Amino acid sequence: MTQVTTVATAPIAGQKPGTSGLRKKTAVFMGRHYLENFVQSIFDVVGCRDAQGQGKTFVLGGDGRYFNDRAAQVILRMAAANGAARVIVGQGAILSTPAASHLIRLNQTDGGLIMSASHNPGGPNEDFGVKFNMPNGGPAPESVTEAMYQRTSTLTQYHILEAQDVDLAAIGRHQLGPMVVDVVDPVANYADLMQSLFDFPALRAMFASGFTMRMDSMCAVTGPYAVEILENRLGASKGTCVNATPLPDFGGMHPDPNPTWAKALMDEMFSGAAPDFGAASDGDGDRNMVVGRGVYVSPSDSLAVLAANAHLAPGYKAGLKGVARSMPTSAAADRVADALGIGKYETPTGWKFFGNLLDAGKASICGEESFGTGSDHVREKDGLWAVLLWLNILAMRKQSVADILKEHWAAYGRNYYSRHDFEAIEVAKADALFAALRGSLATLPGRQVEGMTVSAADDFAYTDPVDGSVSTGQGVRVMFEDGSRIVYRLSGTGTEGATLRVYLERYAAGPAGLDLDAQEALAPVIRAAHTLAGIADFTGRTAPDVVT
Ligand code: VG1
Ligand code: CO
Repeated sequence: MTQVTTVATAPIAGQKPGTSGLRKKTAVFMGRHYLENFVQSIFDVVGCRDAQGQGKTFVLGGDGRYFNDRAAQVILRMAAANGAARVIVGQGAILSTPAASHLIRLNQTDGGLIMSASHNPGGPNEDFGVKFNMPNGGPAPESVTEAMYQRTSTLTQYHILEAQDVDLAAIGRHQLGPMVVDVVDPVANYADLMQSLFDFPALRAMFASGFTMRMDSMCAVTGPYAVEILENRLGASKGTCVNATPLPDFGGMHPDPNPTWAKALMDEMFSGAAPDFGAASDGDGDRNMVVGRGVYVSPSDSLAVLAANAHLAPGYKAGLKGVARSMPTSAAADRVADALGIGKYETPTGWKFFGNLLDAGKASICGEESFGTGSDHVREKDGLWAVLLWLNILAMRKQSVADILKEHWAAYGRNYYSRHDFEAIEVAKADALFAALRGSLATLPGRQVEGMTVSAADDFAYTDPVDGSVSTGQGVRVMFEDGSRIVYRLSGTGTEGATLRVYLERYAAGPAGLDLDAQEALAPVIRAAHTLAGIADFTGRTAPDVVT
């Protein structure tokens, strides 16, 4: 017997979704009514029935972190109680974020729920998260997440079905009260999509001829996807994929693919035994880091190289419609867009801002400095997609990653780039720093610092070119006459204190000065960033915790 129960609940404060969904400590999500309140708020805003009263269809999956399996059962019972007709779930409640986006689109569903805190560590003492994606497969826009947030503060009840767990290990159709639950292979459709975009025969031939690679899934969700695509379909040797079993605590790893957290991969790629190509991906599979033998590819450069060479892959042979990047991402991609004569767009941080551009056919490839790149094949950033596009480019150009980068910089000049993160700062101190910085904006133009002159300074605001919606307060930008730039932002994905992100950029037109160490090349910009914001004075910090 199944029966809908309506549970009285009190509004829970502080459920404001950030850059990408709602993230909290796992214990908070597991607290009384917390997950339920947020899920009910999602369903109240998007509705589980359409205007004709027909039940809607959603996709559900997550990155496999601790509480993923329990949360999935709660969400299913709540979807059933709220009138949804069908939920498509990845086997074991597993779906990478890009695979979820693809399933939403492939099945023309009414959206989906993704259980993930992305690159944040997982486990009982770490983080959990829930995000809602729209029928186009992309993250809910600010208007929708704001409505969900408002709803959490007025909610007085939620609906849940009293029922046994659905066997999510068993692929096939299950019944949950009046609702159908279709458990699907989380990998197959996604792998097929990749096969439709990239030249798999050429990639198979490249691996067969001895090309070597290391794919580090950091014990997070991309493991099964990487094994199926790289080892099974493309014939990469067994063991190419490491840390390929998703674990509830990610094996204690911090699944953020950057040189700090993917250190084992970096060490291998800079060792004498380095394979030809290395890559890592994050908790939910939407981010990527690519590394060549002895050479690190900064995400901003990766976006630019992918944009410049995408036409070498079958899925993009007709060329790109435009390139979009988040504001803090370097302008390297803009130079490619200019050379190709296609549109270029600069959006606030967060993938949700790319959705309209992709839907409207204004941009084909998008990227963020935070190791996220993707295209119009889904509406999320996509880690394995970026890895496969790189592989496709390597297969066609038959050059090393290092040579491709060198040629790219020689052609376009080089945007030296780095991000410095100052983590777990007291919120009040971070707020004071920003208040002072914002207060000083008008006085900055003309100011000399480190031998550079400030040309302009503002707080980035964005008007969506498709729907006209305006997003303000998206980060402080300081531009210099020599083309250098500093951006300051507070993270919207952390769960402890505040994280100050400082983004640093300097352009070298070449041919001289193209092969400096990035931190060296940026040294004056870094010093200027400390001076202008008084980082040490406000926070007591003199050096960043993470440098990418
Ligand atoms: C970070 C990144 C941002 C990215 C977001 C979600 O946000 O900077 O570029 O879109 O994470 O990515 P923030 O607000 O902490 O800077 V993911 O892989 O966590 O979905
Ligand atoms: Co992610």
